[in-house]
Amino acid sequence: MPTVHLLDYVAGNIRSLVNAINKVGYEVEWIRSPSDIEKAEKLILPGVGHFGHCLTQLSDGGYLEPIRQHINSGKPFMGICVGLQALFNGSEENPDVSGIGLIPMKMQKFDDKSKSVPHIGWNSALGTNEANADRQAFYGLRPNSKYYYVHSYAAMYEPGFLEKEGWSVATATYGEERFIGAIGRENILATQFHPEKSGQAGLRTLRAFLNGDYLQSFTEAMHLEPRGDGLTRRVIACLDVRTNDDGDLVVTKGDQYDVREKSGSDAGGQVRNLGKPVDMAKRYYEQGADEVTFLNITSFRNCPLADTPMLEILRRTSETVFVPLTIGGGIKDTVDTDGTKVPALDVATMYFKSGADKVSIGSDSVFAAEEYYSRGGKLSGDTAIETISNAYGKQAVVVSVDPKRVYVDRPEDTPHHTIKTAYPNQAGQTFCWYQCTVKGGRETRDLDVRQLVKAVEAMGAGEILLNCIDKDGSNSGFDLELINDVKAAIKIPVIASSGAGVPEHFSDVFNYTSTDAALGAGMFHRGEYTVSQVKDYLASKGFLVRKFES
Ligand code: 1PR
Repeated sequence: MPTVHLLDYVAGNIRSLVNAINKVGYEVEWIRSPSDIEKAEKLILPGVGHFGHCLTQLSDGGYLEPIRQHINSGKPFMGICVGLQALFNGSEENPDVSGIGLIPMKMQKFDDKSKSVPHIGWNSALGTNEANADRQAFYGLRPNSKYYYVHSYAAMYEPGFLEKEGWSVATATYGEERFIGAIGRENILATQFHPEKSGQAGLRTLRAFLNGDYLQSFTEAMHLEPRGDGLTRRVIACLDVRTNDDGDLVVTKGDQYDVREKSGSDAGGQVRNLGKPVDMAKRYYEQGADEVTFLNITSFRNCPLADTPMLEILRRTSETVFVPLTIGGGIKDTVDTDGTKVPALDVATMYFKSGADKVSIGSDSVFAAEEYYSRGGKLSGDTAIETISNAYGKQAVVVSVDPKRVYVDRPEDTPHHTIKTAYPNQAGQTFCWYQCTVKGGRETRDLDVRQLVKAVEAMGAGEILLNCIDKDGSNSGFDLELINDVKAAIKIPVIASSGAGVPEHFSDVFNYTSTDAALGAGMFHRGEYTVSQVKDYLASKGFLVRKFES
């Protein structure tokens, strides 16, 4: 296999990139020292986390000058995400740190007044009209494809400015802001999106770059109709995984978190077995799921470090599933089976190295939030959320919340934040608050969901996976009141979860809340609907969705 050199200069969750490179027929060689760059023919600079951290690491490691020389020599160079940002003069994220300066612009933070930040999800990379017509579809980009982005800072597009310098530019639009999604010139390609997480569309661009096909099939691409600019509605498939009574890891699904059979031949309490995790993840990817989430739902009982089958599931899934993979369950400071203390960051690293792109933290974030308030709202710096977010970037940290309703007569009856609900309980009470739980809903805590999400946002969580125990497995639709309440409290994106039973529930949640994504489990596992049916339905109602490209 031909090779490509990859510069892994910070702790990065780049196994997916290696898998994607292998998939398009190349082998990876690592750059271990600045002098290795001279030997590289094709060089890729991936990047995660903070601009300042990445650039400082590159500069302290003596990599910046060799990278400049590589680019100037005309050899192929590709930057991904912060690897794109590194080519610019600098970033508002860390104003004192300089970039490589090849592109005379600065990264700016997205405006979060009317939209969530970070920008997470599938958006366009549309060649600009100001470029020469033959450059509009450079390196295999297509106007009707969607690409996976995750970032808070971007180079805002100034029409014609970079094109005058000979750059081909492809843009995406988030809210009112149009920014650079990809940029190319001769031997250089840089993408703000992650090609390794963008399904076939991303693999096509990666392949085109590695094969040196600057204008690969552009004539064909030029005739494709753009499929609407802007962020698509994200549909996520979630797999709750646990060991069944025979010791096999299976996908299961509970009703209000109870995963044992209550009727039929398995009545008597067998764990509901809905299939094999790797096969099901692949199936949902091929149906067009925008992300796949695995929740290891009994991790609070098992030591995750002993849970090598879960790591194997991630490894195998990440070889064939080229959309973001999230893993949850047991991400916390842990004691290994031999008694060694293992910090949460190391547990997360183990999952990232096995192919996860994000980790989802449940119970531990509730405890961390309680401590945050007991310190008077001060950060400690050593929680799982903070340490993982600092090392891998906030986009890698999801907080999974398992709230349930507590009804009261009047708001004054509880110190917690209440809502007036349109769904009173049997006793006719019309106010409720959402109580946080831990250990898969088994234990309730004196913390409400608003307190939790505000605290974890302050700690550096990048996204909230908002479950709802009352709705889980009910097929009765999402808890729209809960979602609106949480959305009003924070700026980071929210994934609505629990209760989806039919495609209309997805259009309801996108119509009546400002959720950033919606997740389904049981309805997909039981074969009642496919992910593509949900997306087709959303498209028929005028929502922008990504279509699976085979
Ligand atoms: O606390 O960090 O070890 O993480 C444990 C993780 O496992 C948490 O994210 C928690 O939500 C999850 N979990 C624990 N027990 C259960 C259970 O079901 N007994 N599952 C559980 C949570 C909820 C959703 C589900 C949606 C959609 N599953 O992810 O997929 O409710 O379901 P539906 O569409 O069928 O209604 P930690």
